Amino acid sequence: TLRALLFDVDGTLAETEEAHRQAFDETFAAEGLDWRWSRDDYRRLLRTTGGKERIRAYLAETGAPGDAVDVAALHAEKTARYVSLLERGGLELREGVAELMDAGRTAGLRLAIATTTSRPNVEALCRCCWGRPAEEMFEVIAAGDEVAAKKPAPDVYTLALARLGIAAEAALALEDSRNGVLAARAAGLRVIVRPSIYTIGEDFAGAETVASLAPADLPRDLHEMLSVRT
Ligand code: XBP
Ligand code: MG
Repeated sequence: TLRALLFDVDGTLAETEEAHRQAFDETFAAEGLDWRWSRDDYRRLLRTTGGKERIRAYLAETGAPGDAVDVAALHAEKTARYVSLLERGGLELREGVAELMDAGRTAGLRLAIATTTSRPNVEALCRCCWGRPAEEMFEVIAAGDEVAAKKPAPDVYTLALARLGIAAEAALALEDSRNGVLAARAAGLRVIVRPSIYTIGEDFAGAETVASLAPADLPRDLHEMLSVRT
């Protein structure tokens, strides 16, 4: 039986990637780097999950040596800028997310996060979208800065399951990207995908459904659980 819903953050809870892109660009400008990431650049660069990893991938593209910049310092500044962008508001939950979480809670499902993004970004998103700390919204949070390998590796899902103390069969992942589907599947989870602005058109092979979060689009067992109990 299903016991938990595991949510990805970026692209799934909210369309966060334009705020990430802006935080990267503000950081590069403030540090005197003439790097600017267009939407097309960012779509390509997003295939590398994780901000530090993405900066390194970009360095490799430009042919600059890997130690041309202090990646950790740049990324720390990017995180601070992202958090402050969200503090100024303007980011909303994607349609259906709040309803699914409410219905899941009512049906007795446990809610957790399995994300590549850094923990401070999860906190900032919860404060921006709910005005509440993250631990009030999600029982368990597993973030990218806590694991050795980011998505598409299974680590962050495996960590979330371990913290919940449940087996993969008892959980369902909600994702927006191919990397997310691969991570969840590698950890043994079923996955529902709702594509986001940057992931539309990706190959979601392995996902159980590719749809909205509308009740009729949910897998039958989840739909039944939610409609019986609510
Ligand atoms: C999202 C990401 C993240 C964010 C930035 O992937 O790849 O890197 O863009 O986060 P997913 P950090 O939604 O599949 O988890 O800069 O904190 O790494
Ligand atoms: Mg995502």
